[in-house]
Amino acid sequence: MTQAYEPLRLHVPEPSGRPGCKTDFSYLHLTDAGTVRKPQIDVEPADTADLARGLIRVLDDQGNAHGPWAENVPVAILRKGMRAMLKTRIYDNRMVVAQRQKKMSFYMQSLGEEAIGSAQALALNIDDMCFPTYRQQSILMARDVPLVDLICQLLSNERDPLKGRQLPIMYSVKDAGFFTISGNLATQFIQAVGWGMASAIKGDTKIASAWIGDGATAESDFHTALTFAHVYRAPVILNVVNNQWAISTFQAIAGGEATTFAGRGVGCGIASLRVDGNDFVAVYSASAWAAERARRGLGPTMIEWVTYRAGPHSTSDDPSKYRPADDWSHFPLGDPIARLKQHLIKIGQWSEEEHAAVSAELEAEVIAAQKEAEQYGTLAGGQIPSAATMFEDVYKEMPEHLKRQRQELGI
Ligand SMILES: Cc1ncc(C[n+]2csc(CCOP(=O)(O)OP(=O)(O)O)c2C)c(N)n1
Ligand SMILES: [Mg+2]
Repeated sequence: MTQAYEPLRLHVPEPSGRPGCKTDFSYLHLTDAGTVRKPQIDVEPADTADLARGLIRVLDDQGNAHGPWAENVPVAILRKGMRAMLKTRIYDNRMVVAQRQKKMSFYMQSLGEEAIGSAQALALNIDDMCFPTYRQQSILMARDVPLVDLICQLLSNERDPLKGRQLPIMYSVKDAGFFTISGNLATQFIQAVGWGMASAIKGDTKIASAWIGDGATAESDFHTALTFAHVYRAPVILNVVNNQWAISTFQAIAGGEATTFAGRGVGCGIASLRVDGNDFVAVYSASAWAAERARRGLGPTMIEWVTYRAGPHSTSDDPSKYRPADDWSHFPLGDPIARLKQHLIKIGQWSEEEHAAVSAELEAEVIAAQKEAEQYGTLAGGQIPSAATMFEDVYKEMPEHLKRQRQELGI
């Protein structure tokens, strides 16, 4: 006898908030600050399963630091991190306006995610190589990269170090350990693992830091990277920035509903942590722990940073079409700058006056850099490089087909 079954159906995850209704953030499964353990540095990857499901947090809602992950975080790092985060936000604000003024074609801000890149950059050495996505400009700010060069890249002007070859925001700053950003999502994740492996093959001591968004983890490069990283115990930190959205698709559709992104690392034999990405102290502490594991030859660490993409995906996006407009103000992990500020004031290392003074100083620095960069041209200025330049500086030796194309154009 054949049993009667209902017709088969697929499960399509839905976002927990849509325009016009308030997001239910209970899906985040938060834990209180200070409650998640800190394991030995040589922990077995399988023994991090609880850390990949929990949430490492140091700062509570009142700005007090708690628990084992609060230890050994120097105040000088917190103050430096505060400046880097403020600079990132001020820079982002001004560049969004410059895009609206048609001085550049495109911009992507990192509003709400400033703690992640800046704290990790400060936990690494300057010659460790970061393989960022387009939302880690805070790494550049923490590493004090000159703003004029960055803005010239955005403006694709005559001083653009990349000569207009890259979309604005796709910087490349080798000296600051900032690998060229790729527009093809996830490619940099596997490249970071390869770079880390090469460092080990050469007998060097440098480590790599790989970056990817929640949405891009659905790319096969992500999975390949995990395989190589765990098989060869590559010296790499595998960062997954779960900012809840991938343009208009919710993180659940990339696989964040039934498990955590960090949980995938454990499944691959990689030590994994899930961390409050808006808690600067927790980000620094978890990054330092992962870097130490990599340097000691203990292999990769995957870290899922739980955060929220507070702004639009890019200047070409309108999030009010697919999520509640005031979502960020309800996000339970708050604003990383406000939280670190509250903590620093509480421990007597910052004040409202200093906050205002540093903000004004950084604003002046960004304005001055923008003025200088604009002297070399903006999109609104209308000067466009000659078509001949698109053939240059791409190949060491120009392939035949490009030579032909150039001849056809008569340039
Ligand atoms: C291989 C590939 N597929 C699609 C795109 C188009 N695209 C650019 S960004 C993006 C969303 C990525 O979301 P996520 O990885 O969560 O990063 P976030 O923007 O949230 O930082 C998509 C689909 C692309 N650039 N490359
Ligand atoms: Mg995302």
